[in-house]
Parts: sequence; C-alpha cells; structure tokens
Amino acid sequence: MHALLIIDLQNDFCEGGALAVAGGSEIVAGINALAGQFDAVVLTQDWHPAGHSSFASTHAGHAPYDMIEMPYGQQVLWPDHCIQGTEGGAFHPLLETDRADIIIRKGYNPAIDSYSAFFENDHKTPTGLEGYLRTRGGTEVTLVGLALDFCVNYSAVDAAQLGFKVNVRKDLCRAIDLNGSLAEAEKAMKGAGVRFD
Ligand code: VGL
Ligand code: ZN
Repeated sequence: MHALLIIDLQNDFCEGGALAVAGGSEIVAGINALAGQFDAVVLTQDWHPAGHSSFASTHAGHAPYDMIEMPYGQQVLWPDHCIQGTEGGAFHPLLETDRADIIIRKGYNPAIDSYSAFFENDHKTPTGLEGYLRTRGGTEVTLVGLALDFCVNYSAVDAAQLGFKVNVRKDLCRAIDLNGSLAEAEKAMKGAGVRFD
C-alpha cells in the first residue's frame, strides 16, 4: 500500500502566514491533482498550544530563529504559529481535505516540538502514524508539503529508517532555508535512502 503524506499545508506556512514559506500556496493545486493516485492520503497538521516551547515568545530575551538547547537537543525558536483552533493552524483553503483518510496532529505537547509525522523531536515519542500505516498494509510513502527542510525532511528520514520505501516530490514542496538547512536536509534524506522522483 502506497500512501501520500501531505505535510503541514496550513495557512501559517503559506503567504501571509506567521511562518510563511516562500511559494507555499503554489503547490496546492499540484497536490490536489496527485492525491487520487494513492491508496491512502494522510494529512499532517502542526498543532501547537499557545505558549509552546518552540515559540521565541515563550523564552524571555529570545527572538525568532535563535537556537536554544532543549533536553532533547538543539531547537530553533519560531514565531508563534499553528496555534490550535486558529485560522493560521487551519489547512490552506484550496487544499482538498475531504479525500484524506486521516489527519495526524503533532506538536501538541507543550514541552517538545514535533517536526516529524512519526516521532516528536525526542525521536522516541510516536505520533501513531507508523502503526496506522502498517496496520493498513503500508509499505511505501510519497511526501509533499511544507517545509521541505524541516517537517518534510524529518518525516522522510524517519519513514526511511522505519523501513518504508520513501519518495519526496521536491517540486511539490517548498523550503524555509535557514542557515543552510535546505542543503543539510537534502543530504540527510539522501543518506537515509530517500528518493526524489
Ligand atoms: C515546521 C517549523 C516549525 C514545518 C513546523 O512544518 O516544517 N517548521 N513547525
Ligand atoms: Zn511548528
């Protein structure tokens, strides 16, 4: 079974959003057109409580894009984004969400960020997506969405390490590209055996 994972196609990551990724909304039509070709469609939704530990505003004296040390490793501090129940956290209005089989929310634990669709940033706490895919007979995943160098990258690497066959459609992703993060992400994905077709 081959699943399409549509990563974080939410208003805050698109033009005009709190953590806008350049060209984010350009990929929506292509993703809608692709979705019919898969056995399953999974949407992920970045879903933070107000005051989340990944927000710069939560840490006195810090600005967005600073790095801090968290118990689970280095963490970029982001502008407040994708707060539960807000318009910024909602899916892009043109994304065809009705065809999704499941929506995986992540980042709801106030103390840990969660880039990957499979594990929180401690690389241990599962979201449940692995079990969902396996119990449906999933063996292969294709990833599209935002952002290529953060949530798509972490999700793709985890999927490959879990033993799924992984393909990232880079033409249907857009990147933040913070201090070389895009080049680093491409290297990490290649190293994990992710294909770019
Ligand atoms: C993401 C930064 C913070 C992403 C989510 O979806 O790539 N990036 N939260
Ligand atoms: Zn986030």
